[in-house]
Amino acid sequence: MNSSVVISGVGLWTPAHSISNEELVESYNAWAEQFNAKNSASIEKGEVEAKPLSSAAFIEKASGIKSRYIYSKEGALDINRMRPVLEVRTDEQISHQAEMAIAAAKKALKAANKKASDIDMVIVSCAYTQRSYPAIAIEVQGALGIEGFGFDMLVACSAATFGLQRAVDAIKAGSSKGVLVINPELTSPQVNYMDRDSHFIFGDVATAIVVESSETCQSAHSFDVLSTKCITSYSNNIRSNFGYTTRVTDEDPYSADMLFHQNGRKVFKEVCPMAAEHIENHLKSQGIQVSELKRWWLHQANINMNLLISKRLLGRDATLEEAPVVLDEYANTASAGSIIAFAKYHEDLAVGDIGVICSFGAGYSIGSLILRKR
Ligand code: CO8
Repeated sequence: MNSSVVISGVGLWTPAHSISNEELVESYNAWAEQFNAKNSASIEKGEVEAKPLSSAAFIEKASGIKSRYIYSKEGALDINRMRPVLEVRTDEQISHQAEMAIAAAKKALKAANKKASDIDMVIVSCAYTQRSYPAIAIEVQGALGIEGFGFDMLVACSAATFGLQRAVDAIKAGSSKGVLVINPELTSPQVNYMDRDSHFIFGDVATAIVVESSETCQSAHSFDVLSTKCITSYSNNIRSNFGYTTRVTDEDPYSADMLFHQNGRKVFKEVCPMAAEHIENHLKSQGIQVSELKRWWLHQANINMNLLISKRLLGRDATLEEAPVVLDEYANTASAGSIIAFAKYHEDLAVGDIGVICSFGAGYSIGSLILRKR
């Protein structure tokens, strides 16, 4: 029998703290009113723009987001701070991001019925890493007692799917026997909680997936990876400019330009057709009809984006069973969104059912995997 590459386990770690739209808006509005009062003279002269107020109803209607999880809630809603507080850890302590990654990885290993000795490659793939080196992946590898190697990769919202493609190719090539792809999405340090247009978008979470050969798979719920496809196309519409050169360019590390910012309207308009075409072409290349898809584990940025993409391909709205939504509870968790959807909604599928994981976001970057339940 020919072997295949399989996803044999998925893990989801959710932070203990969450922030509702109402809490977030109350804090932002209090900060905006304080700013406007402090700057009333300059605002009147037209030298400074008044900060507009935010609205929980707008957020839910425009995005589908009702709340988001946050790794550290302390400070995030304090109008004299407007960013979370993370305790400083020494070099001897586990880093924040590795801690999140390890929690998700342990769950994925358990679901796949695997031990550390079954894994020989660790990819930490996400939108940001908290330092350049040593790689978070190597810290995780060491903490879990995995022999082999690990590395970090950054592909914004498509980090998980791009990392999974690396893993699938490594198993196919025979260069690895088992790969952990982990997405510790600690987005909150780069969210601009003083920007009405984006303060509501992101949440923190960690996901992990085990990829291995069908020959070694011992999992109750596993999926053949039928195909993977990744594309990128350069765009300035989503940017985060903070980087290691900020120190020497003497720019303000707290300025809005350093943090996440986007032209959300343009992103919506440009990325939806790209993602729909990407999924259509990917399925076509494998001789699979859109109507054959039992599940769409889509990137979770905006409910209206997902409805548009699935409607374009299906000719009708996808049901919640077909395209599950997690962003109401988790918000946009960068690359982890489609993997959270997969983690929560895969056990009910029947043998032979086909589904697609698809991510889309900054870069632009789009990645997809076509899966078949075993
Ligand atoms: N409350 C009240 N009103 C608001 C608010 C608010 N919070 N925000 C905006 N408005 C106002 C606007 O000012 C505007 O007013 P006017 O009409 O007077 O100009 C009106 O509401 C409509 O605003 P928009 O046109 O901006 O609203 P949209 O309907 O387009 O919705 C969205 C905004 C939700 C942002 C939408 O455009 C969207 O979801 N776009 C796609 C976004 C997306 O997918 N981005 C991907 C980002 S993720 C990624 O790839 C990066 C990974 C890194 C992650 C880590 C981050 C820290």
